[in-house]
Amino acid sequence: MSYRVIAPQRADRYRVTVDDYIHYQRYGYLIVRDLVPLEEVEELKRHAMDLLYGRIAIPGIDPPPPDATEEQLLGRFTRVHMLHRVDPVAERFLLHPRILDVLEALIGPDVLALQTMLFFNPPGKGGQGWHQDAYYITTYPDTLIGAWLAIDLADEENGCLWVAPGSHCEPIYPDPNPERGYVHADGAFADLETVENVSHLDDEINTLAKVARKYEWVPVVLEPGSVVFFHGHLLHRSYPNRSHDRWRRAFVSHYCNARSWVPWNHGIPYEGDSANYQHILARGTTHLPYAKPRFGTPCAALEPPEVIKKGTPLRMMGSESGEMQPVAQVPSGRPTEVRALAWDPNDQTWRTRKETQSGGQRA
Ligand SMILES: O=C(O)CCC(=O)C(=O)O
Repeated sequence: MSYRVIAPQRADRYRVTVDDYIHYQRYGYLIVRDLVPLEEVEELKRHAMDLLYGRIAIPGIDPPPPDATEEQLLGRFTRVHMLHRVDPVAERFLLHPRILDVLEALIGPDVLALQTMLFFNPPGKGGQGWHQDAYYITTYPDTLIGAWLAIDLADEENGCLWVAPGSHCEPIYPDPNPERGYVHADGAFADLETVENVSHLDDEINTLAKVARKYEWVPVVLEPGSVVFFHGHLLHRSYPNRSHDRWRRAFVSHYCNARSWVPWNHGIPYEGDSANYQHILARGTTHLPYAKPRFGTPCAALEPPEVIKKGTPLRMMGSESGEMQPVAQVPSGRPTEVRALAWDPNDQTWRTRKETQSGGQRA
């Protein structure tokens, strides 16, 4: 049986090029410029500031005191996690169709939306040391990917993301505490060292920095509306915002293939041994449980795509009957001649093509 997911057709659908795909596979990240229209990014920025100033009430976020100063308001939080579970705007950006278009090509066709983080990073704030996201968000098989949407221009001065291209080929370096779990089978590697203080800004304390030093480090400078997609194993980091007056706001979401098993719910308890049922099916289908979006953002969980589960899949070397064709090494004038054999159902034996053509006489 073949499996073909017909993605929803839209006039503004983003199509990934083969070179984009190769870049992602080779270096572990892909920058897609101008992916989200600027007016939508402006709306997200206004919404983020309304949250910070307490102009909108969001379940789980305490309102600011009525007499809070401007400084107190702006310093309320540097980032907010899992906003999409309580806020329709965050859900809309988690399931943004053009972001999903890229994910469908990179890790799909079946995509599960797991997590959101809204970063504010005003001057003097923010920054996260070297880490690999699949150290924190575990999926089996491991198919994690992040999508980092710039709300402001992000550059070296205000604390853009930095990546170590090619480091996504590294395994996930585990924590010394086995209670924290492994991404790979316990004991599968002969020489996989544990790492300490992952995400710490100081490279002398964060021992994953030693692995990062094996690679070149590249700043990911992004204009508002551009998105960098990055592999769950890619070593990456950011520095605090060193500018005097420029914020570095960003909306970051994580996804995996919807057929991965996900024992992760941002530290929030869940029932059973996997939290898949808590995460939203964004594209494609899955045999595993999934959630519907709480605020009705269109996605595969609400509008299942057309899936064709019939047809004749291509065979890799099988004969017409579906059996595998053995090959024979035949002594000849040349050093060794390799010939494909075909099954003769009358004689119940394998013959070379030449024998078949000459009526079954062995060559
Ligand atoms: O944006 C940042 O400062 C850090 C983001 C990051 O490292 C991540 O999303 O994994």
